[in-house]
Amino acid sequence: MKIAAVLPLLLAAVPANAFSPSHRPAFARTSPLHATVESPPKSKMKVPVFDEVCGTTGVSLTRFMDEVAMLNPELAELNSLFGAIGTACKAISNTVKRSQLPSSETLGYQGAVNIQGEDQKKLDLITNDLLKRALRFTGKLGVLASEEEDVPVDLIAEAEASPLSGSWAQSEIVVEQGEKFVAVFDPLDGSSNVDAGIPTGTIIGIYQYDEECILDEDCVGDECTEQEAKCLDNTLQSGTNLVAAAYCLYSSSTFFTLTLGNGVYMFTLDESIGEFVLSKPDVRIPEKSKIYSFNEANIDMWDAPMRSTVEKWRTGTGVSGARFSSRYIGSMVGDVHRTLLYGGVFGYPGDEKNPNGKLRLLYEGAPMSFIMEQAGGLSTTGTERVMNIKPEVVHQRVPMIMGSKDDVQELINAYTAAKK
Ligand code: AHM
Ligand code: MG
Repeated sequence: MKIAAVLPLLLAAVPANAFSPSHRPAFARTSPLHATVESPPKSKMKVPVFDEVCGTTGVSLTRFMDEVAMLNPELAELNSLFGAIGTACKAISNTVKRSQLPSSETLGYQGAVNIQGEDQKKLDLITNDLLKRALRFTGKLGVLASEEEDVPVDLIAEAEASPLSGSWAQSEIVVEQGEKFVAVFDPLDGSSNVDAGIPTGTIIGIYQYDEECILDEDCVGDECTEQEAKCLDNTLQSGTNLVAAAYCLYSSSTFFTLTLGNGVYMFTLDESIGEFVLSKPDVRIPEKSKIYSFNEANIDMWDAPMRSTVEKWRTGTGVSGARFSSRYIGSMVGDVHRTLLYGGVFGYPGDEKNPNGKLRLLYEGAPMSFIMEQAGGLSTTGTERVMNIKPEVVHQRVPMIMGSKDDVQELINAYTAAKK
C-alpha cells in the first residue's frame, strides 16, 4: 500500500527539483565505453517518479522497490530479495557497532583460514551467516557465492537436504517456484580494519539463475558431476549479466547504494524509524578529479603505465595539470563511496608479486564496477573493462582501477600507448 494512502497528514511537498523528471536518470542510460569495449544492452527499467513524499519518512527503500516493481513487473521478484538485503544490512550495521563494546566478544580472529589463505575474523563468519540466512528465507535464491564460502552454495539442494536445527527446526525453508536469482557477496569487506572502528561494508551482486540447473542434493565439491558443476557455474557470470548490485557502508551513517541498471540510488539509514531513506536519487560521479586512492606503498611493483600516470597526478603534470591528493582508507566500500561522491580514482592494480592485484572479481570487482559505470564512471584493469571479464573460478582476483571518467581514461590511454 502506498504511503500516501496510509499517512496523508504526513505528506509534504518535496523541494521543487528533488525528484523531478529532469533529475531522474534517462530511462535508457548506457554505460560508458572504453575504445575496445562493446556496448552493453540498454536497460529498459522504468524509474519511479515520486510526486508525493512522506514528510517524515521520505522515500523508503521499501517504497522505492515497491514502485520499481509496479512499473517493471519483470523486476517484481527482486522486491523481497532487496527487502532481505536491507534488513541484513541493518543487522550487520548493529553487529559492527556493538562489536566495540567491552561486553561483545565478536572482535578478533575466529581461528579459521578461508580458501584464499586469509585469517577469518569472527565478524566475517557472523555476517556471512546473517546474510546467507536472510537471502535464503526469501525463497528467491538458487545459488550463492561468498568470499567466506569455499565453493558456491546450492541453496535449493541445501534447503531440501538439511533443514536448519535449533529454533528454526520447525519452520520449513520455502523455495518458491517463481524466478530464482544468484547472489554473490562479500559480507564484511575491509574486516581486517574492523577492530580499529574503521568503516567496513557489504558488497552484493545479483544475477539471473538458470532454471535448467538441477543439482543432486548430495553433490558437494569434487563429488559433483560435470553437469552439476556446470550448474554451479551459475555464479561464474561476467558483470555485464548483473541484474542488480548494491553495497552497504557502515560508517558515520549506514548507507545503502543500489543500481538496477538505470542509475545509482543512495539511501541513508534513519535510525529513528529503522528505514533506509532515499538521500541521493541520481548519483553522478564528477568527470574529473584531484584525488587518487591506492595502496601507494606498492608503487615500485606496479607496471610502467600505472606508475607513470600516478606519478604525473602526484606532481601535477597529468592531462588536467592538477596536483592530486591521496586518500586511502584501505576499505574498498568506504573508498568507493567517497570516490562516487567527491570524484577520484580508486583501485588495486596488479603488481610484480600479485599480477591480479588483491580484489576479487565476482563479489567485489564486478558489482562495484556496475555501480561505478551506472554513476557515469569507468572501471578497468588498465587494458580491459572489468564488467566484461567472465570469472573462471569463484575467488578469482582482478586488477582494478575505477572512478572519474576523464582520469580513468587517461590511465587507459597510458596502457594503450605502452602497447604500441
Ligand atoms: P578483504 O576482502 O579481505 O577485506 O580485502 C579487501 C580489502 C579492500 O577493502 C581494500 O581495498 C583492500 O583490501 C586493502 O588492501 P591493502 O591493505 O593491501 O591496502
Ligand atoms: Mg573483501
